Amino acid sequence: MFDKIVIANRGEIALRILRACRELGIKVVAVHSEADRDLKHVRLADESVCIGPAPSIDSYLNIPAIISAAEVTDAEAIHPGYGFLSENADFSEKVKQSGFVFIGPNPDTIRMMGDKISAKNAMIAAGIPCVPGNNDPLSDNPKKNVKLAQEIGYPVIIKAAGGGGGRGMRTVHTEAALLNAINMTKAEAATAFNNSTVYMEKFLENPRHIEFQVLADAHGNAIHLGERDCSMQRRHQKVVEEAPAPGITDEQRQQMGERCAKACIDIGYLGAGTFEFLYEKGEFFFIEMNTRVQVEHPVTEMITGFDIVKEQLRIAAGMPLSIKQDEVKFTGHAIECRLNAEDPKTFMPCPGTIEQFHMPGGPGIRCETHIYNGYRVPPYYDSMIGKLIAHGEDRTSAIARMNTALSEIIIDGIKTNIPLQQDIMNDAAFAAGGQNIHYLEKKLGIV
Ligand code: MV4
Repeated sequence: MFDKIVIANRGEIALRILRACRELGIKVVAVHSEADRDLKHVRLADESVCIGPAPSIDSYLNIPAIISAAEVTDAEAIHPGYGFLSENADFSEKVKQSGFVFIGPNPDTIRMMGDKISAKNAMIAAGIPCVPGNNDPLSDNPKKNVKLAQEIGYPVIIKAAGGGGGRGMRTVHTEAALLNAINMTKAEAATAFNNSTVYMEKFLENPRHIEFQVLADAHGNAIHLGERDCSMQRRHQKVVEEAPAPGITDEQRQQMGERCAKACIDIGYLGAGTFEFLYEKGEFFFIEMNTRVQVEHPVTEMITGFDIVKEQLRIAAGMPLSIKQDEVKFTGHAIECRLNAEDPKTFMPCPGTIEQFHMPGGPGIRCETHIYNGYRVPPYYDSMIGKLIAHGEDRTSAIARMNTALSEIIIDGIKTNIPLQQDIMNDAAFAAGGQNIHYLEKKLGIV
């Protein structure tokens, strides 16, 4: 196992990684921006290094500064968390070239999954069902593109190969709108991703977002930890996640999970990963693979009793997976509410000082947050300040426990989305389960 690692992130996930390191006896180097000296994990770390000014571009995205911090502290590995440099293939490559272990997949894997066309083709080769589409860069031939859309059938969606997570895509409902939509998406993609390559897919109108968690080691073993339903989202920001996904049968879970685990072996995957699917009319369609630990990993941890972050560290250190597939058992239901420092009505970020914080508790409640009394939420980063996770024997019990926890939690001094989360937890359609990706925006009157 490593003796010392650098946590190249901030906030709740940096604290989560620090806790996993403590359990494994790994020393922690916290790297932080000038605005983040008072982060909880910085105070708890064995060593800390300031890597630059508040803006992410100067600190948490500053590759040479982070690698220098690993050098001066004599650390062995770097955990990137989520966001920031976590899916940056050049970063993982430079970490490796500098003699450190990147806690995540190989640069080639990150690069392959970063290009959504090559990711899709790898999945097709591995037997994973994908959304019908051309699966190749679109040509500049208008006639060919019109014919292709006819074959796929309207509505279609044009997506940037360098996009993902909802960036760089356009829905097309009629042939009249097709060619302009392709040109617009290409132009935007060239600016946003420095890559004008786009591809075409059948547009699924009312899917759910269901993703499978996988883990693969360096010894040819891969397992899945079941799925999560992340359909409760607003503007591509997940708001509530849960596991298992309502209505997914044990047979579906086993079949798709095993396909994902097998795909990991086929592509030589290493570490924790997530296969994202659209789920419509009983069928799964792969869209993207995330090569990092995800915000919502705790719901999987709660129903499996398995520590995903500790396993990331073990895998990166060259150790074999600590469990076999038949030892993975799913118990009960878990729901996660993201807690954001934002206006619950306008969704505007609301940074400021936490005047008072009371953590909720009780059976099945887990609160992942770095905030404390007197902590100042800086304005420079994502507005998520924590996550509340409720586990129960079934979905109804998990919702009841979440409601109790939401009524107990006190965060004074800043606005938060707790009222919105309470509204969702008391929503009849949410209680029924299995709503699609448009449900929350419709409820909020956005669509
Ligand atoms: C789609 C789709 C419908 N059909 N692809 C958005 C994020 C990115 N990961 C892919 N996205 C979508 N791709 C086809 N062929 C609808 C979405 C989509 C979506 C997907 C998951 C979660 C929320 C979403 C919100 C709007 C659109």
